[in-house]
Amino acid sequence: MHTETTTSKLGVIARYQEYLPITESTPIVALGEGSTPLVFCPRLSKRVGRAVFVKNEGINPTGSFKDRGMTVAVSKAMERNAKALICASTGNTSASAAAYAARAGISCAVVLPVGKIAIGKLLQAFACGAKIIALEGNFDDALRIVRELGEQRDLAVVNSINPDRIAGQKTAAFEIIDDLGEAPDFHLLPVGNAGNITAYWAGYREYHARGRSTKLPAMIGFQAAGAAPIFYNRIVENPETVASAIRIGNPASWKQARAAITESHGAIDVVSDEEILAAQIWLAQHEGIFVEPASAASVAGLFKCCDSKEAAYSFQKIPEESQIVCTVTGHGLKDPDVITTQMKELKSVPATLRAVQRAIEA
Ligand code: AN7
Repeated sequence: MHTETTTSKLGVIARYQEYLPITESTPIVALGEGSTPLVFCPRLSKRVGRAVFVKNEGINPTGSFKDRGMTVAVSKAMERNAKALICASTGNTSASAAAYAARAGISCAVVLPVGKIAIGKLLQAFACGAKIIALEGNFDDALRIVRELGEQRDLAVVNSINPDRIAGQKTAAFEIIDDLGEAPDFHLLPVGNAGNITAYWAGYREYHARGRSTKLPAMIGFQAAGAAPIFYNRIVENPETVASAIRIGNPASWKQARAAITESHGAIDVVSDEEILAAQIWLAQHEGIFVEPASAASVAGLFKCCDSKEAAYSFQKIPEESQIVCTVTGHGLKDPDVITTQMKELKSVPATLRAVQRAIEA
């Protein structure tokens, strides 16, 4: 029996087992997640005058960073003999939970705000056989109900309130240090439920404590302006943003995110929907990295830090030799709606050399 998922690439449990809550008796449920590209971005670096790397988490089995935590959470749920998985989600957690549940051979229910899930993510959950519950409410309502259901025996909640999720997700920070040979000076990422910023900070601290890096990055999180409870320091009752993945008004890891920002001497800031969509297109057209809108919040935030004196963390006072890592959290194909509306209607051309040539030159 093979214990690893693929013969060519280790998943995060196989790669970082000593740092994870995995024992001899944990049945490992994995799909070859992690080991995602840390891409040096020359045009992005030129635009901001600092070396910028993009950690492309869209290159995970279900196309988002959630898989790192899900492999650990589902493996531990199987060890505890859970009979079913459940999660609330803005989309990516449900896509990931559905896939790992299928892999484990266990049932999975996903509670989703109706009409607010990007089509690609919904399709992923459906294709993998999850029970989809379309909730007449937002993500915060969904998580409240799932928390209550989680009190029932045999039902494993695989949201990031489950510490196994955070443990798995911290491996992204390990990979960055393994690739760079050192921690970066700044780490920028989108913030929704705030599990990921919590996980990265835990990972950076853990590697630092083990002597794998000599410094710690400043953690800089970005929320969408219409869904920015941490930035405004109050619950947002009706969060709104085009970046549906981070349409969250009452983040579960609010306190931990605050601690990460304070301890790392980082910051939390907001980016507008316009800035998010502009950054999404810019990154695709200048670096060939196509991410979903929520993921582009980190790049939109980078531009804000470099271009605006009003930014919570203005890079204008930051040394030019600084290294910056931006995490992009999910693949662009998951959420095609906005991009589709930007595409002009395609006009067909006759199947002749001349017609095609003329169309290319037009
Ligand atoms: C692409 O799937 O909350 O701050 O239910 O899908 O750790 O919540 C997704 C969040 C960023 C925010 N980027 O991360 C869910 C969910 C993408 C995301 C976030 C999410 P957290």
